[in-house]
Amino acid sequence: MARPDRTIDELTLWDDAKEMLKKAKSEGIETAWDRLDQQTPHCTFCESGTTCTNCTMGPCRISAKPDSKKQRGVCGADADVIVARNFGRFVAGGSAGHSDHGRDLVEVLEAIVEGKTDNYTIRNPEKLFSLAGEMQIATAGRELIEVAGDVLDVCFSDFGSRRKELSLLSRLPMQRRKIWQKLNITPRGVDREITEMMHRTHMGCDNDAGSTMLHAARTALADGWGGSMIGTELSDIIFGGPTPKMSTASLGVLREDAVNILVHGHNPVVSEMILAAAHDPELIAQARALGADGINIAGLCCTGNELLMRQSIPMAGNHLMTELAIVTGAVEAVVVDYQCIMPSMVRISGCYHTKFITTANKARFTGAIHYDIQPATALAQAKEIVGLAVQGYAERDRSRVNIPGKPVEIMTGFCNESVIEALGGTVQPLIEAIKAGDIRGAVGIVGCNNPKFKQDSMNVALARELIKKDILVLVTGCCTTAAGKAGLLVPEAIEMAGPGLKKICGSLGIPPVLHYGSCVDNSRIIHLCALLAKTLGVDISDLPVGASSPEWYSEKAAAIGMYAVASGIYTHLGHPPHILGSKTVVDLALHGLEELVGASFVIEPDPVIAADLLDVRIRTKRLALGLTA
Ligand code: XCC
Ligand code: SF4
Repeated sequence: MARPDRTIDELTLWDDAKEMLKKAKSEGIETAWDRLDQQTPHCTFCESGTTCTNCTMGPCRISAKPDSKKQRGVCGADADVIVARNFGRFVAGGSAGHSDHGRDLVEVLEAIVEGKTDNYTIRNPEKLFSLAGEMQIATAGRELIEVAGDVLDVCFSDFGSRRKELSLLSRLPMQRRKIWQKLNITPRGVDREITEMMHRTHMGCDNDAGSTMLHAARTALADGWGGSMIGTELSDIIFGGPTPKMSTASLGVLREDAVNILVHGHNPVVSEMILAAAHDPELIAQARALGADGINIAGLCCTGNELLMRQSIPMAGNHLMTELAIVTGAVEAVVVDYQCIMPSMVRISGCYHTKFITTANKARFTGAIHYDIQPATALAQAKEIVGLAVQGYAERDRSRVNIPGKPVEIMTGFCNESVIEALGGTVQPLIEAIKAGDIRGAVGIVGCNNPKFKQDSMNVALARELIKKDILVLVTGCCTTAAGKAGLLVPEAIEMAGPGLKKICGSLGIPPVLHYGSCVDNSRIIHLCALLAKTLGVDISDLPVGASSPEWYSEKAAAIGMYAVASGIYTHLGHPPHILGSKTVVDLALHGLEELVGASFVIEPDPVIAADLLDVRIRTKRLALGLTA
């Protein structure tokens, strides 16, 4: 897939990226694209998922050639078993990432409830009360903090192993819950399903590909309806729910005349404190004393999404922009929490005056400055970090600074609450628009960049094609910056949409592509699907909806795809996971799941064809609901 001979124009859609790739090259700085070339061609066994390293009788590799003797591992596992086990662990890794992020928010809530922090508070009591209601916690006449304590207990127990099912499954239509019961994939506890996946895939346990794949679905559901959903809910409770607002995106949001701090990773817990610290008058005065016009916070990846949708902090870039952002030479500090942070960023920071600062004990980087950020001391620690960045401004080498491009306007802050509010308090107007065919359906485009593909080319092309067909697009994760830079996240983008979307979005003054948050916020999208399905009295799999991750790369993206499908949402991937070595697993993913859970994966590298496939799906579902195509 990767071609070492690609020109810079073939690597990325964006001028800001191209300019930084040239600068990196001239300064001798290596990026992910260079390392991909070094790694290409990849091991074909690993690519097809048929390498097993689960025990020391191996490693074993299963040949794709039927006449080869290598058909079974030392223990006797065949390609189907090995591929399913590898995929199961892959999904477990992603589910663990999202869910452990969710758990960190539970622990912040715990610190609030126990009075151990005044750095964090409950900014959104309404949402706390409504969540408590959904969790069947009594709220009438009770103190906020008491209710928060009960919510905390329910959240903690959702992670454990004593429940028969996760608390927020109450959000689902009954039809869906019955399917899961029948297949025995109702998620019980987040940690439980992940642990069980590790157990099942130990040598000598679950040696039936179909069985392992079903548990992969259960594990992913524990992420979507558990870990991620708790992460989203508690982030809104602690930091406030997103509301529509304007911001900007691209490397052009960095400022030549300011101290630039990039926040990167996923969790708002640290980045919100960095933002608060950047408002400290003393630190601003220090920055001014050094000749800077203030302190500029900008986001990368999903931490960026979190700050963008709540605080309208500009977005410097997505996954493949993270290294290039440092190459501008204008970044005083990169402050990271966890996930999707390329280890290379430490080295690249070292080529400039940039300080690379880690903040989580579970994500240490050799060579970084480390702060063990704790809820009780987070703000004071954040001030120290911002102080380091401010001092760094004096070390900036102006001759090496090049900030490419201009900030691009974007609209952000959409979530179920803000959308429903904009619709007058219910989902009914949305349903009416779907029934009338003005909004023919909706597709969530989530996720990443992958240097194997021209950066953002598929993300952007797919979104463009879908809105032309009057299919509303919700973007999360790294697709946000892509859509933003392509001009799709502003109300004016309705000019690129079909007549129905143009009418509806035009009358609401919203873009045809809505920014719906970070990767854990895909839980908002499945929640919305459940709300629509329940209101219509149908299952999620009956809705004219789809999901896509065109340029995905991570274990987390696989978990999202798996929970979307298991929730009944047809899901497109731009390239396959490492499963091609097993016909059984591939057949299950592309077809068999349709029979079991009413949705399947579809793999298609061409975004125009992918849009057609999603369109066909939406058409079919509309007709089945008795609507016009
Ligand atoms: Fe990571 Fe969430 Fe993918 Fe971006 S989109 S590369 S997972 S930061 Ni979730
Ligand atoms: Fe080989 Fe089986 Fe061990 Fe895997 S579990 S490494 S296939 S012997």
